[in-house]
Amino acid sequence: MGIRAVAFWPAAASMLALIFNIQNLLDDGIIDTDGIPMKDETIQLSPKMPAMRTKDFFWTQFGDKTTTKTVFHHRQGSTKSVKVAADKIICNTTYDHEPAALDFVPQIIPIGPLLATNSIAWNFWPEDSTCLNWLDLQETNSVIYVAFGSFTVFDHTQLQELALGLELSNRPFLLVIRPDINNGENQSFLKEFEERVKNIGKVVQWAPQQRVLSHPSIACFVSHCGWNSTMEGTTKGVPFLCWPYFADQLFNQTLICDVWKVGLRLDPAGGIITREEIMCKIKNLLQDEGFKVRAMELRNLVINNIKEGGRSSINLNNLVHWIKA
Ligand SMILES: *C1O[C@H](CO)[C@@H](O)[C@H](O)[C@H]1NC(C)=O
Ligand SMILES: *[C@@H]1O[C@H](CO)[C@@H](O)[C@H](O)[C@H]1NC(C)=O
Ligand SMILES: *[C@@H]1O[C@H](CO)[C@@H](O)[C@H](O)[C@H]1NC(C)=O
Ligand SMILES: *[C@@H]1O[C@H](CO)[C@@H](O)[C@H](O)[C@H]1NC(C)=O
Repeated sequence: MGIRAVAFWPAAASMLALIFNIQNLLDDGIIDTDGIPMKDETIQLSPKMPAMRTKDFFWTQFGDKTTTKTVFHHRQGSTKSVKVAADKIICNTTYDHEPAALDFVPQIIPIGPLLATNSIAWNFWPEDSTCLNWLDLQETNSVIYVAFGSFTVFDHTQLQELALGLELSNRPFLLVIRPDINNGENQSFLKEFEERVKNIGKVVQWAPQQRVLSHPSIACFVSHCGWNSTMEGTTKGVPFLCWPYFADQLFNQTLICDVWKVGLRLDPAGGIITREEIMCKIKNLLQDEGFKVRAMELRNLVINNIKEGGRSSINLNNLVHWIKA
């Protein structure tokens, strides 16, 4: 009926660039027809884009081979539909976040960051805004904010190491623990922990993340590096400690740590991120002022994109004109 269609990509443009290049990956023998990497190697989609490890391709991150196959074929199919049906593709990113990917796949139009300015924005859990009052009482640039998004699940040992690592760090922290983060296992541990750390730490089930990240007391963000969180943290100029869990988060970590250099990785030892690792990386991150300086530089670039005359702003206006034409 001549209705125009625009597709919205809510993750990193780099991930869409990867998906759009599946045929090349197949032709070059990097993956088989089910998306399984032929070997563990690193590749670059274009000379300027960060290297990607084949075993981290996001479709391999959801479980066993059958799941990989399913996710891969689903992606392949939906990409075909998008290519056929969508007149334009817009993405919640900025040119400054991913210049190489956006130069490489110029049909992806960056219009981000799309920041929700009201609390009607949809949420997985009811927010606990008491944490904002608590943040008001903390010193500037002192609080470690820890949140893992909407899906991450931890086993009890990992949750325990996280809690004890924060306790060892002996700095104020705000920890978001969804009621289902470890399938409700061992609530008694969390209760005891909360009681023990109540002078330096606050534990909530779901926080108003953008308002938390905007708060001057926040020093760093321990994050699973989902794209929403990645964009929110970089838009507020907050340094990251990266704890990717699955999907494209492994790649987001590369952008954060190696490309923008606004964060450090938490490295697992024997499959677990230990309390000592957590304490040590928090210390390293906060001691090196370069992280905050670079985070603020990136923030300024990002914010300029949505100011009048900024790149995302122009792209959005052009899109509106095109829709109206
Ligand atoms: C980061 O991880 C999220 C998954 O939560 C994904 O949607 C996003 O595309 C990833 N970003 C990058 C740059 O890969
Ligand atoms: C649950 O937490 C308590 C308190 O830390 C601990 O003693 C106990 O071993 C934990 N139970 C399980 C099943 O991990
Ligand atoms: C990212 O934010 C959008 C808009 O608020 C939301 O619809 C989406 O579910 C979020 N993504 C994740 C993975 O939480
Ligand atoms: C877009 O990214 C912002 C962070 O910059 C996030 O808060 C928002 O939820 C995202 N919106 C959608 C619709 O994905």
